Amino acid sequence: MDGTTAAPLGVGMVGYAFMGAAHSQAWRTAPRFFDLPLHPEMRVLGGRDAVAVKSAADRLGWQDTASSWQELVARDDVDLVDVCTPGRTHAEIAIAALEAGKHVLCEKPLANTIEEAEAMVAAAEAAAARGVRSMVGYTYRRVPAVQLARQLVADGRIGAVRHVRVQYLQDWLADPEAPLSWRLDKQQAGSGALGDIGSHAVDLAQFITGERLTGVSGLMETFVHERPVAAEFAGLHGTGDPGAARGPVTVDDAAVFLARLSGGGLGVFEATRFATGRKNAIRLEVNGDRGSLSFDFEDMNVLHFHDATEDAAVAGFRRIVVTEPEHAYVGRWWPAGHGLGYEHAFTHQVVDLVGAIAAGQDPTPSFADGLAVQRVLDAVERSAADDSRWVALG
Ligand code: SOE
Repeated sequence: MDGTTAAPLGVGMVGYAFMGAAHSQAWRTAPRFFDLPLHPEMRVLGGRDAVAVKSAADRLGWQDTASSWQELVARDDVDLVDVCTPGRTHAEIAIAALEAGKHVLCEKPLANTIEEAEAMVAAAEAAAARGVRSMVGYTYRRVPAVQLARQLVADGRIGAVRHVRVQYLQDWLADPEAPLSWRLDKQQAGSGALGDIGSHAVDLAQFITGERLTGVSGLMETFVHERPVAAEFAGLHGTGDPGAARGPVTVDDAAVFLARLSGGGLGVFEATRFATGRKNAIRLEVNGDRGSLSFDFEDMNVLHFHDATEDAAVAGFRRIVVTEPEHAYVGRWWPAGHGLGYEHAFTHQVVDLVGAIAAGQDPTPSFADGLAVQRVLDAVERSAADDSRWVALG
């Protein structure tokens, strides 16, 4: 069925900053490149500042606006609520939407605390029994090279996993004058680099290996304790007077941790927004007893694969350009070799979510997967607060 004849799926989105723009692009683009079984209609964008919401709705392609998430959730023409707000509000919006019978896509990390995440999982499970679906936005799972990495592990091509190394490196906070945003406020964001980008690292490690982290030992640090309060934000950056008032940073700037994996392997993780020169480097390497995989999001169309069973004289890392129609999602886009970018994974997320809703299946990553990541983040925080004590995960 093509996008024009499929039954409509009314979408409402709360939040319209960086993630809201990325999700809007995905809702707009998905039916144009993929044959979706339901046709997403971008019905309503919600937010408290009426003027700003209207302007964002016009820019991002939403038909209407709502001045609160409660108003949005209550609308009969909204079948799915997309939550793109700071973590503090995820639980209340997602739970209310699920209880109102709306499918939910919620940005990561799932929540700010384990308690909130548990309540969200309970609401998601109760809703699933009524055919209402939920998904958490660990978007990088939908990068074709990441899909291929998971497939190679599942097919046994690297054998038993011995090491997982994941670094998520950015540098947008390295400048001590970079302004305060909600991402630096514990009340709003739950944690800093750990939750914002370390959560992706944990989810990717678990997704690619198919294993769980069973215990961690961590260190966290805040390098810059006060920053200027910004007047306005665009993307991750703010603008304001050089002489603006300063406010406290209440989250970590960097987090590192060691982990054990359920299959017996060891993990090393690093999340920082102070890695000067690294912009959005998700560097991942998995070593198994039959081979290895290596990926860097800054070269996101490439996966390196070493087959250790090959003749040692010619074995070595092979550079696979993941842009063939045989690769996940790729055939719907450009001719072989033309490559995809950051935004495509958001489109794939929407494609998979809509497909699952139409098929009456629970999409992944589920809220339960989001809770599993949350438990790791919480364990790292507890460990770091207690001299890197080992914290086992149940
Ligand atoms: C900021 O560090 C951020 O926007 C994250 O919040 C996103 O999840 C990631 O995709 C890019 O970086």
